[in-house]
Amino acid sequence: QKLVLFNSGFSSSSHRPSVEACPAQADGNTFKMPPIENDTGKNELKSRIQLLIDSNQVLVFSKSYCPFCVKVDIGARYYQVTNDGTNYQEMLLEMTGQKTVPNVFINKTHLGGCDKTMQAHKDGSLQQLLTGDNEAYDYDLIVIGGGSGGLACSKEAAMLGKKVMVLDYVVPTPKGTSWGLGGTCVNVGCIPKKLMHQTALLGTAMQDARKFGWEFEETVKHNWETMKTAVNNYIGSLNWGYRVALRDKNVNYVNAYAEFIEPHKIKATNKRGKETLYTAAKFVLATGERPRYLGIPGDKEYCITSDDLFSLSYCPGKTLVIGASYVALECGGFLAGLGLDVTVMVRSILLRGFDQDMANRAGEHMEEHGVKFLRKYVPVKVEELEAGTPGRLKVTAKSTESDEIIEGEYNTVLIAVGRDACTDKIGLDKAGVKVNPKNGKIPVNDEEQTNVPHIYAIGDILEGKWELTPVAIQAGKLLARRLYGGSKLKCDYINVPTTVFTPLEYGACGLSEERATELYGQENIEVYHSLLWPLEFTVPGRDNNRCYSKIICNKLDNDRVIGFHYLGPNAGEVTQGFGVAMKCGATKEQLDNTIGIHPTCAEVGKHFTVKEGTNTKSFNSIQSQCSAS
Ligand code: FAD
Ligand code: NA7
Repeated sequence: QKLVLFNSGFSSSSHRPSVEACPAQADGNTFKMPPIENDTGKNELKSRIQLLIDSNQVLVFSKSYCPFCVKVDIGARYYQVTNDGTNYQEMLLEMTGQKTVPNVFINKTHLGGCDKTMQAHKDGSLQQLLTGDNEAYDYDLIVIGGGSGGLACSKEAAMLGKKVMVLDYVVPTPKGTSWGLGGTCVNVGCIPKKLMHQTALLGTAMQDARKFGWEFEETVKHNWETMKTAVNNYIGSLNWGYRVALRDKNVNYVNAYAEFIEPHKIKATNKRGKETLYTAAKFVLATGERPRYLGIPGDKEYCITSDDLFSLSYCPGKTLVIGASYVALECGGFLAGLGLDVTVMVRSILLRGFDQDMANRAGEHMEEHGVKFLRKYVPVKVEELEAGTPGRLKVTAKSTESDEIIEGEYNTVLIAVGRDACTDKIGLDKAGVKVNPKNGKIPVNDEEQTNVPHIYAIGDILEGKWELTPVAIQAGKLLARRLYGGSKLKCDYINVPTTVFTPLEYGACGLSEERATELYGQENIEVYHSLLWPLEFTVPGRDNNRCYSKIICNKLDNDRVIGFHYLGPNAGEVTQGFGVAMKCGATKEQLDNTIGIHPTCAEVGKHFTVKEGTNTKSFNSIQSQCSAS
């Protein structure tokens, strides 16, 4: 294979590449590459390629016989490299994430392959690159929002040689709570949630410990202040780490609130009110979501949300959690695990959108372990009976099925009734970006591009996508690689594994039973399931056969697994493996042929039986199978 480098110096005033054919043989510019066997050879090749990129306004790596290279034939003179095509392609892969040819660079910027070049020609960005218009902007890329998605995207773009700015600003909650760099996950989401969930699990482990022979005299009690301080110190170290990582990667971090004033210009307002304007060739929106309030008397004055809970300076005491989705159940779950009196007010169902069989089992387990559920009620007002930390609040609620009104007294009311996308106050109208007016979410194409070609969006603000940290990170990273590294890889939003950290954890990947039935029809799916009793629960004698798992298979497609659900300890760890299997298109037969690890909960897949209706007698139990074997 021959790799041919086209090298051209265009007249930037003409804005059009001039095509000037050149003989294929060496004209003094032929390279003889050293064989790439060691680091020195590799480094030499890399420098040689970099020199070519730096010293040519337009550079196309291509092969003489490639039809796509002909299509982007914008070269004037070219150098020929013989016998080293593979080495070049390997090195280009390392440098740009793209192995295929043509591989086009304009004004030192990696453009991509044939499709990207054609697209750039169509949308005018090729013209911009050729005329060096990018240099008219302060930045190649400005990312608005320094959370999971924004940080990943900005760091990746900077690593690909771009001039990048990321702006992050936290608007304090009505209670005045604020936090550092890193967004929801680190400060008021996954991280503190999982650590507090772990605190609760340790409480249960201590009870179990006595059954395993541990003897301790003292009354065991929990200190909220100690936990809160430890968790927040850890978060502080993460905030610091993110700042250092941005600095190391040459991303300019600005702690200011950003809003568009023109399609290529934003206004950044810092906490002292100082305004600065910045421009960029491209933008990525990654502003995330914030908790929604109820809009009833007393909600903002007296209630808290998850944004306040994790750094609350006092133990919340008797708590009412309003809402029944995963934020509500996780928070209610760990608060109960700390020994607090917890009630969850449910408007309709638990965990909307998740498999309802699993959701109800997770809820039943919480109920068995002391969490109270007030079902089919919505709050109508919250009044303060006594100020304090915590104080005393009176909540009035109304039945959704009758005119019944109930009242209750709590120390803390935690609202977890959903989250609103932070898209209404960032000047999207000035940039022309379309937003779904119903929910504030931003529709994007499969490359996370909004209706405005130079503005992209990732993470929680996307319409119809998962609201999960690893999804935002993956989308951000891949977007930067596509924009600046010549990659074509798109974020795959299908079969994303996730876990709800309720006291008995619930992991899922793929479709719920309801959704699978809706999509394929009852007759075309087969559900296999099993109850299980984790070995570690046997000696303490708790939660016998409360854990449960099932897979949903598509009979029309070789019994391919289209849904996996697991309720039990270490659900995240268990589900991640099944997630990989499902990405690879695992079938029931392949799961059957995979030998399990014993004794674990993840081996539940070895004990599935066909689910026949709801006849619990046909359920299998892992523990009984294990003892039988
Ligand atoms: P975010 O991380 O929210 O970041 C957005 C950032 O942009 C924020 O810092 C915000 O202040 C800033 N910002 C907003 N507007 C502007 C502006 N105009 N100018 C400058 N900055 C701005 N996901 C999981 O995967 N696993 C979990 O276990 C998990 N648990 C969760 C628990 C809770 C309680 C919550 C609330 C969420 C949880 N999530 C979890 C979801 C996860 O946190 C989000 O999916 C993720 O943080 C989304 O990332 P993002 O980049 O879209 O936005
Ligand atoms: P969700 O997933 O949007 O769920 C909202 C929950 O709150 C759900 O149970 C709703 O009940 C309930 N809700 C909504 N409005 C009310 C009112 N007015 N009164 C009572 N209950 C209400 O929100 P989450 O906060 O759990 O999670 C949002 C995202 O954050 C999630 O995807 C994660 O990525 C992080 P419904 O079922 O509609 O009757």
